[in-house]
Amino acid sequence: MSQHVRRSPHMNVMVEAAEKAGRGLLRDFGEVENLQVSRKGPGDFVSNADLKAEKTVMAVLQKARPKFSFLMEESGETIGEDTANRWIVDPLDGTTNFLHGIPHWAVSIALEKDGEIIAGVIYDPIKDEMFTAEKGVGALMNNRRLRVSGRENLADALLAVGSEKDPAFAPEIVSLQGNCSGIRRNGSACLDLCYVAAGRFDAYWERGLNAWDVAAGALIAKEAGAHVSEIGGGKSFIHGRNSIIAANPRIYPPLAKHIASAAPQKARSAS
Ligand code: 2AM
Ligand code: CA
Repeated sequence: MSQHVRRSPHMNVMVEAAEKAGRGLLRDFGEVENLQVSRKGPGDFVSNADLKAEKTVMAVLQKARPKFSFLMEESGETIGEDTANRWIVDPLDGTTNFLHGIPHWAVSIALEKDGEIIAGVIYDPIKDEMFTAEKGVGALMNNRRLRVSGRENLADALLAVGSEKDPAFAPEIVSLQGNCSGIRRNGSACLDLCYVAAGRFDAYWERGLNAWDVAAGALIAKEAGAHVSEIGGGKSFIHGRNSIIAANPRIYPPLAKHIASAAPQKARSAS
């Protein structure tokens, strides 16, 4: 079901930047496979691809909105004349996948206005899936409206989890074993959030991420009807390396209970 939804001028600029950077990354991704066999591996090549993508995004956004500020994964903060409007950019989310030739990574761009995320774009060039959302207007994938899943029971839910390096990871997995339909670890936080928005995953959670990992995805998930919060319910899930949980509203309560009871005390206070 394709629907005509009017995009704001900001959104057009964000989509253009994500597409242009995505096309460059796609070309570079083709080279990564060849580099796997070299002793040094594709590490430096991928770092360079990441930097190039960030420059591409910045150039497109800056040309269209010369005064806006930036917060970007590679180059950090750039204070513009306009400090109320800020682009939050992850040029390549899922870097480890990219490095290993796994086709699951994306470009993520959010627009923050007066401290609030008002628009988000996430582009997966491999699958040609463009996820977008504007605050209060809803979320789309390639112009199709997105809606979270309607699953009601945790037992039927497909869950996406974050880093296995987190001390809470193992106890949470153990607690959920046999109590859900399956658990995935796909390696791109922004796409995990988009997949919750699209009803592919019923829930996702992770700790210790940065604003550029989640800013666009959290809005896309929210606008598709997901309940999004910090683990424990707080609202500060964008800035300050906090935790994030996004779930369909029916799966959120039983999942939050599992996570709270599974996390060891130390891991909970450290998160
Ligand atoms: P990245 O690919 O841009 O680094 C994987 O669990 C997710 O966590 C990815 O979205 C990844 O983003 C993010 N992440 C943030 N910090 C990370 C780190 N130090 N190591 C690996 N992944 C990290
Ligand atoms: Ca990232």
